[in-house]
Amino acid sequence: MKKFPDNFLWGAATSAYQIEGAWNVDGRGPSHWDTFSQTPGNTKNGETGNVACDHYHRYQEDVDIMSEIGLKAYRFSVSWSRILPDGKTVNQAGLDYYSRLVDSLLEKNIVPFITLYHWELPQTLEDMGGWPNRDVAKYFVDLADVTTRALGDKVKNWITHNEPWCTALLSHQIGLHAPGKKDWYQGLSAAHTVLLSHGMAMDTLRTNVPDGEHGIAPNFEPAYPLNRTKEALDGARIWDGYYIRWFNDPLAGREYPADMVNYYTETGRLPNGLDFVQDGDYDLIAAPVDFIGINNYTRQRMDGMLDLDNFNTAATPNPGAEYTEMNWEVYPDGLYDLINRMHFDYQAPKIYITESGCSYSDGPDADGRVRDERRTKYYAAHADAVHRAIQNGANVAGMFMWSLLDNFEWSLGYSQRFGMVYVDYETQKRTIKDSGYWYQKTIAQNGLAE
Ligand code: GCO
Repeated sequence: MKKFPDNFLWGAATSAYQIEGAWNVDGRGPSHWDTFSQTPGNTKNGETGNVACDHYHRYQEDVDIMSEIGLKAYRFSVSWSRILPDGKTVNQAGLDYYSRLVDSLLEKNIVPFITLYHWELPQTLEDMGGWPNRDVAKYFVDLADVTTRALGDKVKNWITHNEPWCTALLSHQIGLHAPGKKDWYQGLSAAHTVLLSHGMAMDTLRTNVPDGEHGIAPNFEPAYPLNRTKEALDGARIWDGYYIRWFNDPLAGREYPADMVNYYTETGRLPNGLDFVQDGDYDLIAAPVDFIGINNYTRQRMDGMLDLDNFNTAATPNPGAEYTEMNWEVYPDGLYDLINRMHFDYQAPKIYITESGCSYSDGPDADGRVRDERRTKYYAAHADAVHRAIQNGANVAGMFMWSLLDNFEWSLGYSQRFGMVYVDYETQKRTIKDSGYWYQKTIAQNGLAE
């Protein structure tokens, strides 16, 4: 048996827009994801999060399921426009909802981790220009302040942002997520406001929850060169700069990576260089964190220079490897390498795996059981990577599988199922999958069967 450290937090993660539904209930205002998903052509089959898993109304049942699985921790996000419908005015009903959810979790001894921003901006703030407008950082601090004042006595673990790369570049440069813009300058300006807002909010979190632990959850997709040509090495380096270093370097006090600043400037992506950086910004961004969250699903393989404007074609396929239904290569050593990197190179004081998981559409057989063997294998291999990294000395304190429930996968609608619990969207019936039962056993023995 491969044992994990005592008190290792085995968890699962979700986000508000992907599960809550109740998009216009009890005073919630519209977010830019409501606008985006309700605009034809942006999501698969025009699907929206209007109902999703109806978790807003069924949270008690879902907490009971978490308890049955034995989760030690649950990571969820708040919907900004439920708490501050127009970005400015507090909606007490929204805060009350999260307070009830937190109480249910604590009753079952499940440690809550709250993510403040998992991609839903109040539409009023989007109308001001959204994340590319640095004023949005101040509104984000308000969200952090209001939410921690209401819940900080009960919730001690706070995450400012989920996956800044997605908020910034996937949403403003690639245009696949709300608000669907395709502009490098907007994307990199958005990245800057997000990082700034993180640093500013860290101060608020420390003041309002001084006995808590606070961090951020960037997304990580490591790139591996497949040969020693200049093109492949550059391809992997540029990918790494675009996706990992652009965010983690300033967070670690290293400012934006010089090779990438040059690359963006020379290629016209930042025609005036870093004109959005003001005096003092880097110090704010590098506010010390208590932990770094790693969100990781797959890796990139580079056999030549990549085209960042068409990055979907960048990765070289790996024939013979296992792929999930997102067409993501299963590569547990990628997670192992990332943990080592965050531990040894970036000196992360503490690490949580804030997301790891896979999409497979396995549903109930005739007997009602969901035999999702491939997900169990994925979980086991990735938990094993975490175990190996812990043996190297990395302080990994917990792991959150993405996701508790099948849910709304953003522009892909309901076509991808990431849950350890199956959701029948017609009836809202939940069924714990075989992977969920594997997880139950793993948690109970705090270890992996050899
Ligand atoms: C993420 C996302 C999730 C996605 C998951 C699968 O943080 O990337 O938090 O919202 O559903 O990653 O794509």
